[in-house]
Amino acid sequence: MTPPVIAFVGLGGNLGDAVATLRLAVQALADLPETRLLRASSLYRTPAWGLEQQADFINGAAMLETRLEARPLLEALLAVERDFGRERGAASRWGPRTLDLDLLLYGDAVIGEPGLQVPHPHLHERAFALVPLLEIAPDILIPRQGRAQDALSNLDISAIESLG
Ligand code: PH2
Ligand code: MG
Ligand code: MG
Repeated sequence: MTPPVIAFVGLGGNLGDAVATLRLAVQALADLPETRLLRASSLYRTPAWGLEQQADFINGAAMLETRLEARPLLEALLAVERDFGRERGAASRWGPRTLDLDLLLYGDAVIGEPGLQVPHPHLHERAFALVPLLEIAPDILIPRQGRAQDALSNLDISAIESLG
């Protein structure tokens, strides 16, 4: 059996009742096979990044201990997204979505495969992902980037609102 790995998942959504969706999604992460939910961040309202003409997002992060390897974990995350009505179309990159589950970190692994990039390639430039991540893992390192705290210090967090 593979040893357990600490993985971090970023949660986001801006269609429908995203707060309710993200709460249920955290529960779905806790229910994944071979996986324990160790920590879940509070939820935050964040301005849309990348494609700015859309509704604010709700974002959060979860810390998992899992025996799933990275690829099966990713597949499980995509299945949860689908369960919550996520539709993937050509036009949807960075666009509105009911639920987005991004594998941010998988232990200290560096993986670059089609569809599976760990650390998440945009993690160090996204305050909406770093703020909840740092809430639950203040000392976390991003492989090949350095301290998440240092990455966040270069970013604007003024419009990010904690929902408690
Ligand atoms: N996700 C995106 C694109 N932009 N902006 C915010 N604030 N939060 C997100 O989760 C988000 C985004 C694509 O996954
Ligand atoms: Mg995403
Ligand atoms: Mg995604």
